Amino acid sequence: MKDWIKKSVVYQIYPRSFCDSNHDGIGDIQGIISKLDYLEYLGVNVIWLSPIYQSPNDDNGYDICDYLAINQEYGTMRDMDELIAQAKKRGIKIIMDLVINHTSDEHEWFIKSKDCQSKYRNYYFWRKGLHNGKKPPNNWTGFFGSAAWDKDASSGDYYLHLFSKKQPDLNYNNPAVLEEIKSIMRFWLDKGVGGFRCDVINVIYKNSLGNGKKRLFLTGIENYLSTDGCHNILRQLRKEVLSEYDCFTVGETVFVTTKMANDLCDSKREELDMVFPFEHMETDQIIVKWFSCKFKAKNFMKTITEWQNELEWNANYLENHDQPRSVSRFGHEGEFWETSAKMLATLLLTLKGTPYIYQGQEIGMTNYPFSNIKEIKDVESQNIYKLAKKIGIPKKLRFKMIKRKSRDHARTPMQWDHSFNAGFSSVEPWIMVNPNYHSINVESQLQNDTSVVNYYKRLIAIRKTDAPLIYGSFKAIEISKNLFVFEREYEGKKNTVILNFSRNSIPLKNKISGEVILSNYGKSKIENMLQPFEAFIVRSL
Ligand code: TEU
Ligand code: CA
Repeated sequence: MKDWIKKSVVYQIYPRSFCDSNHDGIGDIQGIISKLDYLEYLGVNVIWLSPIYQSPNDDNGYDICDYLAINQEYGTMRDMDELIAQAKKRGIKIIMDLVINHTSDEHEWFIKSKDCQSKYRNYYFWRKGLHNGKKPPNNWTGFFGSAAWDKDASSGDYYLHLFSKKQPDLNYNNPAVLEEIKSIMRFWLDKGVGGFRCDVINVIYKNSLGNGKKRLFLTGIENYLSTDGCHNILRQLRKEVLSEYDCFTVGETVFVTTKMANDLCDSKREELDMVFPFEHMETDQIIVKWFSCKFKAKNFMKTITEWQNELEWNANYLENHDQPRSVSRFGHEGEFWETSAKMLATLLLTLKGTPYIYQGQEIGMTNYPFSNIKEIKDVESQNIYKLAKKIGIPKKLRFKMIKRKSRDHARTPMQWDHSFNAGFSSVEPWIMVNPNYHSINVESQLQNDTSVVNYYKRLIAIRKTDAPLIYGSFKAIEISKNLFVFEREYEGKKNTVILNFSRNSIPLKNKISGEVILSNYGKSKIENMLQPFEAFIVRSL
């Protein structure tokens, strides 16, 4: 892995909710450009842009109908070129979201594929239904809680879609599909982007369309999860496209184990540079995310430790556009909001691997207080709610399930200041603003040296220059109910990170001494009794 990648700190932007420059209630590219100085101040050097391509927005841009065009709501290709250039001026690279498991059903390829004679027919999975077309071709179920097949009225044939019915899956048995993808990637790399975040990349290749073993969730998954076909595709993309550019890839890899992750990122195999694990984000759930359980910090620490130990390099994150806010989930929304936000920041920026910060995380944004299912826009939440109704889960309970894990918690507008609509837009935004923007916003935090945002700034600066944090090994020293202590060591230099995950004070049993390089309580010396959500980075002398 190239050195600049190891030293990078990534900031994820969800364009729809970041900043609206032209007063239509929707974030856009000029809005992003207007905030580049802020991102430079923060110190991040890579931006991952969630999709900005042309899309009917069934899944907010993860349903693409033209990979080479910009969604008009976000601006034009000229705006995009300007963003790449303006970011470059500030030493920031842009990585794009590469969504290639599926396209939109409004993509030209799919529209043409409805014609059995078209060369595009085989770009997707078109099959006859069973029982005279009354039943889908197999028993697979999809990620958004419905059957994985839908019927096209004109031909009566079914097409496969692992996600929403407006996201038909591409068929990678057809080599022409991969050729299309290669040229799309080259198009963006030639524009100067720094790489790709590869959406659900470990499910793109289907081994067979046979019936799957019946499961509560995702019947059929054994037919497509981390297949050899997927590895072949990734090797080809690396060899023929990516290796010709100075760039990196991070895979979004659902249900990935450490073994699968190693197979995808092994430096000898030349596939992906790193992958996002999911297991640590599943420590507050039972079987599927909709069945939430109480957050147990110890399970969380253990899972993180396992990934740190098993992988050479991780893509570390606590939030993204699919997850509730970390401070609400793993920290504390009340009295310890600020200290817990800083404690979680300390964890994220000191682990081995590349840190990914999600917009708003750096100011400690919290979950939205949804009170009604009608307030929720996300297609996944809405579909799961319908499914829960169908299987007889009572109204109160099914709303509670959605409220705990809805992806919309992450999608409320970025809170820039305490003016109308949090400074995100001068008109009513496409999704509601969290009412707490009066107390949680960028502007007021920038004015305060001890704020969450300035703590992030300090941490990012440390992470980018401190050799043990960049290159060091990882070793867990203590994992108890609420205490996480680990070391990062490189060429005889060692940092110890100490994190209290609870609202209680806890004694520090291990004697740790050295110079405090960061403390979320502003202390210069380590004490034996840790305060609620206290965090330290200590350099051994
Ligand atoms: O996510 C894949 C994915 O599995 C999640 O969306 C899933 O809904 C949940 O987090 C796990 O239960 C990616 C994108 O990040 C997401 O926004 C898209 O909706 C999805 O792929 C389809 O492109
Ligand atoms: Ca706009």
